[in-house]
Amino acid sequence: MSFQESNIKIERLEIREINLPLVHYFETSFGRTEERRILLTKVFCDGAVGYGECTTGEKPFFSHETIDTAWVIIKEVLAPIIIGQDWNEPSEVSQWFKPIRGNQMARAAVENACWDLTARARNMPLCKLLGGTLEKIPCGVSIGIQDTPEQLLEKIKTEVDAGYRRIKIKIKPGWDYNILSLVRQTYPDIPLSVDANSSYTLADINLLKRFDEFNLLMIEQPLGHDDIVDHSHLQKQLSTAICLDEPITSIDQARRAIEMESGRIINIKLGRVGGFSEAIKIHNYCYDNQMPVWCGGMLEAGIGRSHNIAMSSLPGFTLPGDVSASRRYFKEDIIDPPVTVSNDGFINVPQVAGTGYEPKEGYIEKITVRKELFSV
Ligand code: OSB
Ligand code: MG
Repeated sequence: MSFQESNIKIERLEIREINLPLVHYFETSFGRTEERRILLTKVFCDGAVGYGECTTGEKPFFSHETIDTAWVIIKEVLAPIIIGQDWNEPSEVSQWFKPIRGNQMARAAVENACWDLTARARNMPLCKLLGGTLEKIPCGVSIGIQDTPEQLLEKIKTEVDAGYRRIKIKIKPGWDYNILSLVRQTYPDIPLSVDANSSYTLADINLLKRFDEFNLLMIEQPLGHDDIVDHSHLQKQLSTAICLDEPITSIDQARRAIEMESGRIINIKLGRVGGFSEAIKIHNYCYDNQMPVWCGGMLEAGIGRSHNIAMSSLPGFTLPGDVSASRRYFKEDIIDPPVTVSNDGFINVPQVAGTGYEPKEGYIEKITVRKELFSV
């Protein structure tokens, strides 16, 4: 039977938790991560399978969700909705999840597996199913807060030498102006941005205005995680572009932020917005409104990473994203091949059926700490 003409019906959903140590700790203004706890999803339909990865953190610091809340939401709410249901287009799955408030990352983990399955079942590249056109995507890196400034300079050197096209460094009060001065003394011309993960308030406006000295591409999320009003006040006082991350949780939030002029760039994250369907809507809206976007990252393992690559092939993703090589995060990634970046800072988008990155089932099983199966 051909999946081309027929509906796809979900027979089973499997969720599992894997533990994967990072090669180097990753520190943001909200804390340090040494080891990832990652929830993976897998959907089954008549011999075909699809994979998803939940991008929640271990603790509710980036958003309200954690791997444990996502586990409960998938088990208690999402699995009962999708098991036994069929669809023509995977965007229909996001419609079934519409009544659910919040919990975007849990929803994305299930919805994205359904997109992944559809691409595999139809024997077509996921990037094409999403409407992608770019065959290679420009890559940047996100460098966490380090123990010492020297260590940061060393990390920047490694990534500049590797060919990455934009360096983003994490900042927080006390690790900001002096660090940026030092980086700019050493690297006056590299494309540079900063990400504060909501660690400032409007009371810091004089400090934030001095960041204009550093010719940054953007200042990502300086103010409240759910704010678009204060950012609008701040943007009017800065020459540097503000990039919004945390508050862009839906197409409606993106539309409001653009209307309010809360920033000049948007970071699109699949998990934060609730999956591919909503991410495509935000991309298209930004594209029509001349709002540049780039694809953010959440320290994903290979399945999430491969989905970010497919997403980044849509035509509006012209700025380098936070989608970078597997080896920067993990000794051994869960996909084959691992994600690699060319020495001029691009990832080729595989033009083959599925994502072009095959999950390593045996290895995934070995690092699994819990697993649950839901079926009709
Ligand atoms: O704000 O973009 C962020 C990682 C975890 C949580 C939030 C963020 C990040 C990153 C890392 O900046 C991006 C990556 O390399 O995956
Ligand atoms: Mg960010």
